[in-house]
Order: sequence, then structure tokens, then C-alpha cells
Amino acid sequence: MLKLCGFSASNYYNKVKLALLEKGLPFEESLNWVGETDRTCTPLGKVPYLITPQGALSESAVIMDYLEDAYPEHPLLPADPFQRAKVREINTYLELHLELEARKLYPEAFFRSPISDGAKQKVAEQLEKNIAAFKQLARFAPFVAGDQFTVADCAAVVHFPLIASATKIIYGRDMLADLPVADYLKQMGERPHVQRINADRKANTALMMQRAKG
Ligand SMILES: N[C@@H](CCC(=O)N[C@@H](CS)C(=O)NCC(=O)O)C(=O)O
Repeated sequence: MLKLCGFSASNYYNKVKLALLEKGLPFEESLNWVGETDRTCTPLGKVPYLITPQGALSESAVIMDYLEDAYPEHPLLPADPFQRAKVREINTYLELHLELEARKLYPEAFFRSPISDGAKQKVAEQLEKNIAAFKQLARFAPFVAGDQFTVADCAAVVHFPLIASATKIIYGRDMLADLPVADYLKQMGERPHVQRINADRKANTALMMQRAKG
């Protein structure tokens, strides 16, 4: 049995959990907060990590590739190599150029840990550029990379809300507002597995806040 380790408030954990649910794979969850991870499985201590019958894997992109390779039924990528690459391209722009940049805002936006005005300015400039580039690639037709639910949707469903709310909190405007993100998230929210992810995320976020208060 596959074991997904991490916690449900984490967007990267939820990306993998959504893929497991959408692929219909049986798995168990192990609650491992940051600081309570097994470093032999995840050398940098990041979540998620996945324990497979053959051993552990860290880094969510690697885990997503493994799931597609090991369990090709209920695919989350198109069959055609070029189309598969296009999905991965959108996914990479979303994670590397949008989420990872917006992540620099999370300490102040979500954890009351101030960041400098200079850092905010730099992130705003970078996000402006990167979101315009992402807009050029993203399809929303109706899924983020075209007419099929893919790994890019597993990422978009969990990253968009964080990017939107972090930019709204820090800059007073949702920097994703020019994209049809609200309609997309509403549509994705009708999927039962997305509803499960969101319910688990809310419950786990409450637990995380309680732990932070001590
Ligand atoms: N590149 C990693 C990012 C995962 C990540 O940043 N996870 C966060 C939680 S959402 C984490 O573990 N942070 C703790 C840390 O970086 O030490 C992946 O795709 O798995």
C-alpha cells in the first residue's frame, strides 16, 4: 500500500493526494508536520514524501511522474508525447514561476512574519512578468491545460487559491484576477475529490493554527 506522508494544509501534499484520489489508487496517509519528517525519506525535510513498496520518494513532481509511470490506468497526462510535454510546461510555469515566487510572501501573508518592502517590490515585479507568461500558456478549456483533467489541474487547484490570497493580502489586489481562476476553481470545486481535499485542508489548517498557539 502506498503511504503519503505530510499534512493536509500543505499545497504540495494536496497536489499528490488529489492525483492519488483521481487515479483511484488505494493509499494511507501519515501525518508528518514540518520538523517531524523522516530524513531518510525526505533529505530536506520537505513534505510530501511517498512510501512505496520499493522505498521512499520525495519531491512532488517526481512523485507525480512515478504515479503516472507505475499506475498508467486513469492517466493524468495525455498519451501524445508533445501534448504530455505541454501539460508539464504549464505545470512548471505554475510551480516554478508563480507558486515559488508567491511563496516568498507567505511568511507575512499567512504566518505574521514580516518581509521587507524591497522583497515585496521584487516579488511583485517578478510575478507581474511570470503571470503574463503563464497566461499565454494556460488554456482553461475547461481544464487548465486543455480538455482533459491532468496533473496540471492537481497543481492549479491547490496553488491558485494561495497565490491569489497571498497577493491580495500583501498588495491589496489579487494578481491572478486577469485569469479566469475564480470560474475555474468553482468548476473544479464540483469534483468530489477536490471537495475532500478542501475539507481535509480546512480541518488540518485549524489543527496547525492550534499547534502554533501552543
Ligand atoms: N519542491 C517541493 C516543495 C515542497 C514544499 O515546499 N513543502 C513545504 C510544505 S507546503 C515544506 O515542506 N516546507 C518545509 C521546508 O521547506 O522546510 C515539492 O514539490 O515537493
